[in-house]
Amino acid sequence: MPARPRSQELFAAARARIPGGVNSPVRAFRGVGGEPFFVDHAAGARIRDVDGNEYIDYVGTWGPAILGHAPKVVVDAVREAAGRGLSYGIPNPLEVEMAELICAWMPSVEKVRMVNSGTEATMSCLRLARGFTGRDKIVKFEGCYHGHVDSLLVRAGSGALTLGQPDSAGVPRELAALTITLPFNDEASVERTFSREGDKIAAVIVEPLPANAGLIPPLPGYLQKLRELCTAHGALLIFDEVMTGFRVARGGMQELTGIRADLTALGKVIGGGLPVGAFGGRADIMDHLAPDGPVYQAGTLSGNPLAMAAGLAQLRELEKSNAWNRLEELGARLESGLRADAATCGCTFHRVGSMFSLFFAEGPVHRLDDAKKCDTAKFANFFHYSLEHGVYFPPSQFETGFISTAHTDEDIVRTVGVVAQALRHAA
Ligand code: HOZ
Repeated sequence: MPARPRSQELFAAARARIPGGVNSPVRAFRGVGGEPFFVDHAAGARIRDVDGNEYIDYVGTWGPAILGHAPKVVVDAVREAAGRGLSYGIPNPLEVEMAELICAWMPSVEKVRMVNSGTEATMSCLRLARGFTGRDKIVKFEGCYHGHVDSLLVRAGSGALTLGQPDSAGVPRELAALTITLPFNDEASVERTFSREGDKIAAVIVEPLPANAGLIPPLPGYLQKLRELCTAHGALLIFDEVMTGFRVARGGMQELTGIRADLTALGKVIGGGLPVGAFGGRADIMDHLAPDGPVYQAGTLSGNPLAMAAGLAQLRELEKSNAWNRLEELGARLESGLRADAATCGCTFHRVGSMFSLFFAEGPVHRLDDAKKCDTAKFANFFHYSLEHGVYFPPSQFETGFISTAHTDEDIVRTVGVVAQALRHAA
């Protein structure tokens, strides 16, 4: 078992000055017990802690590290941009390049505004949807997580679910009452809701590939049904593609499913590792934003030149190397290596491209209630065994793993071997 005395020291110091010792709850390892390691540096598919232990990383900074950590092409672009200034607070050409690229790759997006995080992106989508439709209600799905937006921290996934607090304290009851939460992959409940109060619903917001209660693919026809109901009732369909946009395909889930959202929230992926987000969609809706329209939204650091440079460098590199083929190849290799072992141990494995989840429950897993049947104690054993043997998976049953183009075939083979032993150990 690797020793981590320096990480332990740092965590003790962090707890004295940072709530829970972390700046985002999932990092505290509460879903698996124990303490987090502190990172010294990361390169490619490897992450090294301050005690000198190295891990094959399947968290990839929760998605953005599609090319692995610190790819030269991105680091060079950031260095070059930094030499010309860190933030201007006035337009720069990279913002235009980024907007053009997003609109070209995601055809439902005709206009786009940059923000600084996925949370800001979803929050702005809601305000815009309410301002555009003149309605107040929002529909979301159990276990979907759209950042820590007040209206969306209702039966939320990710850290809120891991900590058993899917409804956050501090959200006014009156505001939460405007959020209707339905089970995912259940057409009938959405139909009933629309027939009851369709004229009050501003928007349906959904992760088209939920990845915050584990990875849960939509059933065939489900997203199409959401599209039809929104169109029929004059509500907007918002896709949260913070994790899937530009990762599962060049045009995200919208390319894979052929379904066009009215608004799309994008996040960390378009910053290549720097803090960034964006939201965009139909021009007639986006034109309701200030300064053209009455819906206010702003940000000093929005369109930051370093974040734009990093994101553009990563996205162009993905396209140049058609990285999505390689990601699919690596994902398929991982899947074929561990699916049989997972089934033998009563687990369910889900994968779409380079995103995957291993549920410690018999399938099918179609929605939050299914995911909640997982044996989280077994998951914790599995997680720690893997970590002690050099493989870092997300520290919660309810998070998703990510593969990068920096992972090698040998990494996958080694990972499959560790998983086989970890599964036996967990049982
Ligand atoms: N599920 C989160 C990413 N969408 C985990 C990252 C975090 O909250 O820090």
